[in-house]
Amino acid sequence: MKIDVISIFPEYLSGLKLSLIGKAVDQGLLDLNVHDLRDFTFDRHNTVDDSPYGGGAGMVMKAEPWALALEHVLGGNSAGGGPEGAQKPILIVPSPAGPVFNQHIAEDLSGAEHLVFACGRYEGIDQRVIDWSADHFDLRPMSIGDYVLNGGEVASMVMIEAVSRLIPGVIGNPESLTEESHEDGLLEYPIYTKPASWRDRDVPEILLSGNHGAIARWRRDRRLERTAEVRPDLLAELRGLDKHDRALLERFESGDESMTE
Ligand code: JCE
Repeated sequence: MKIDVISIFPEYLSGLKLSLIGKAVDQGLLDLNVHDLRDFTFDRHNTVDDSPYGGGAGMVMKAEPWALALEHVLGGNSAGGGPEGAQKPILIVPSPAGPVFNQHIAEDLSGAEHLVFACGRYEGIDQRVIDWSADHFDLRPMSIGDYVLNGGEVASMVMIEAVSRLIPGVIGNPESLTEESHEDGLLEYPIYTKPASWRDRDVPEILLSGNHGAIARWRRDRRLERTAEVRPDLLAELRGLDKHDRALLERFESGDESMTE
């Protein structure tokens, strides 16, 4: 997969080169390039912003540097210029006004050949270059949650990390992918490691029993409980609960004290 990031703070993205993603780059699984938007300005002050038409607080990012940067990452590969049937690169524009990114979207994006992240700053980017970009890219405004950041860099890093760990070969043990939270819509069960007793707190006995069937059931019950407690919205989306699952949740809903000793 090829990922291009455009930002006025390219150093901000340097954290991505560490650990897992850095290894994926070294192994040639991921071709990650960060571009400085100011390299696409030609005035003395490398201006990327100006005041908003219609008035209002703050500044707006100018269209032309963005168009030149986006044309640069397209290379010769702009839609129409590329080979017949080739899909357009996906352009992700972090914005509080986008649909909210989630694991399903991360999975969808992990199958793409080329992702481009456009990191805005100030109050955002001139809408005309966003509209223009849809001729050349599969345009995806995207929010990482219902809060306001100062720019798209952190949001891009979040999405790049969530997507690149799903690329085959990036995670050493693919089983840890299928087991984890959000893969099947349930939160994770609590986990423990040695020592078995720590500061008067014991690891739940069943985990030391060697009874794999009982352990699997215990873990699923804890996942159901946790999800009902902190994310009832996820529980409402669940398909394929069996009889035991529904009974556990019913006891939980009724506030059964024997469940939480
Ligand atoms: C951004 C800003 C809108 C005023 C570029 C914020 C994404 N989930 C998200 N939260 N915040 C963002 C985000 C992404 C890109 C930009 N701002 C600040 N946005 C209104 C200020 C500028």
